[in-house]
Amino acid sequence: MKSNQETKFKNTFEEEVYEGLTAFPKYLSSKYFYDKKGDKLFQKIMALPEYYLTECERTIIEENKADISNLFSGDAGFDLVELGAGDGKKTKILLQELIETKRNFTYKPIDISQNVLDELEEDVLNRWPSINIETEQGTYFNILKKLSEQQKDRKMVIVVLGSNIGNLPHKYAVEFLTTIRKSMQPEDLLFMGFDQKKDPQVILNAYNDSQGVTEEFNKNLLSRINEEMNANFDLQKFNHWPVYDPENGTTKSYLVSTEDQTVTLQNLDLDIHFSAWESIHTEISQKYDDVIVNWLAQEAGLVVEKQYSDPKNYFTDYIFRI
Ligand code: AVI
Repeated sequence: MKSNQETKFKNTFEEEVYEGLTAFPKYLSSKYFYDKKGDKLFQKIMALPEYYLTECERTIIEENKADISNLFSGDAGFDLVELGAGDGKKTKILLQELIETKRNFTYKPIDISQNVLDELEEDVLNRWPSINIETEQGTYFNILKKLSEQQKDRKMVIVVLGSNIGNLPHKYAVEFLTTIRKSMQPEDLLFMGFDQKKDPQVILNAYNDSQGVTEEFNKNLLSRINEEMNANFDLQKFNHWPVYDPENGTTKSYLVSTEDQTVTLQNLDLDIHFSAWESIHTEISQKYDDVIVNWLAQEAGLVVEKQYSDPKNYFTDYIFRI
């Protein structure tokens, strides 16, 4: 392996790839799954029968939309701030209910991708031309910081769907919840989805689908490195390998080198050697139960006010207060 102390990184992606691939054991961050192709693959994953999370949360929202809308609504109206809105599929069930019951609210979807926000805004305005919608592009952290600095004159409800928190180890999940808590006032609410511990086989199937979409999603990290760093990863020479530990509820996804090989990342002036069966850890997808969620909430200064689960208890949406 070439050592390259002098490398000047073009961006944090390059820097983190350098750090992760020169570490032992090797790792890469799952946040880099999501380029244009990764966004599309994730949409495909959400529609897979094995990826039960989406359908479970849709059922929860559908079955409890009246109750949830009542809890969300405030005397002077409210702002519905959605972090990581994506295509807003599940949120639209709630929007429909809020509009039908004539609630006074502004929908504020936030996403890292302006593209995603433009499409969402167009669709929402087509469906409900009189809705108040204010999109905002940015990272969770920046937006939450901004929210905590703003003078707020009415109730705010923050929504984070899809168990996105599960991609953070507990330490960072507490940090994330703490940042959210700092932006909240006493009447504000946080509505957040947490995928639950369940039959390990059901979980493994969700991360190892029969059509190979999750494999392509995982390997998209290597494709991105090939394209953006002029590298020569041979995707055929890596196996997609998710594992689930029922003791701590952590799903970990790996890419495993099927042979002894060396990969060159030209833009980083870097050769990386892989022994046969050496791994790159690429993602965690944490699974929870009430004890863990209450512990995370307590660490972050939040309290669980209410919770909703699907009939199989695969997924739970919790409502938190400060
Ligand atoms: C976005 N996140 C909650 C998904 C998950 O379940 O961890 C990402 C994903 N990774 C593989 N399949 C889906």
